[in-house]
Amino acid sequence: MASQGEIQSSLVCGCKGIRSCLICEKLNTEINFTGKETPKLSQDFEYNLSSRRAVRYVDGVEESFPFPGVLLWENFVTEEEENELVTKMDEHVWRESQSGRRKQDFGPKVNFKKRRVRIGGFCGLPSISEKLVSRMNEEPQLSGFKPVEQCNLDYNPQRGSAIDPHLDDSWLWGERLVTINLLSDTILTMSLDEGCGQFDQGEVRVNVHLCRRSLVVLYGEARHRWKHAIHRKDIHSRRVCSTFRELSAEFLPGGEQAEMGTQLLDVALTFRGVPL
Ligand SMILES: O=C(O)CCC(=O)C(=O)O
Repeated sequence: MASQGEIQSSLVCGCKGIRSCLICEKLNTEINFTGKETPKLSQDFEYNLSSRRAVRYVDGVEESFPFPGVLLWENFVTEEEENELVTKMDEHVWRESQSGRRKQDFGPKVNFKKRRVRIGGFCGLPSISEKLVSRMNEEPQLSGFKPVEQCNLDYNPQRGSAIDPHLDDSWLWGERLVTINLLSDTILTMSLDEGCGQFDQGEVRVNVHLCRRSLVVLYGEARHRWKHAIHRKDIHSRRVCSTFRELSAEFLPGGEQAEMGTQLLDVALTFRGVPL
């Protein structure tokens, strides 16, 4: 029998404004989307896991610069766990989102523009995440990591799924963004429009290769200065990811909204959630 996830490969999309996916691009043929995939002139580097540097070769000569703020944990989940995680996700409804993605959100109701947050219908992270969060805490870089939001995203090449370069909010969300990458390998593209250091002639991109079942943490400069994106060209088969976000200092003890922070944590860490 087909799962919810399979049944829902519908012809509707959740795109708004400048966002588009293959579904609305096919329906709105009068709108010219061709500029969308035209690559911008950029200087492209690969992230090297062992040296933690961004590296490229020009005429056989290596050029590189330090690229701090990325932690990769390969095989964070086993094949069995991956299967269990995706099966559980597909038992619930996936909501259409922008740029051909579908999503499931476990988190508070937030208005980022007005800087307002409330519990709303949030009843916790899903139960299956409890063991994952405690595994994350074994890594020194993730010690004390207590997420108050989990967002599952579903990418599919048939929908032209992608996420444009962006920085995550830092009013509500804290220092570490943690993502588990499931079902297929992809590339997380980090970019700086204005370039950096000696590479200051236009955009610089650093490709971080994400293996299936790996976990990636963005922190420091990679979290706050470099934008991140998943480009359409880097989705080759279904990809599902779960991103976990912790609270910023404003919502932690001593912060102006510490009381709200405590309430959010109390709900999140019951691990009794269903998607909103
Ligand atoms: O798909 C990913 O790995 C990135 C997701 C992301 O950037 C976001 O949810 O803000």
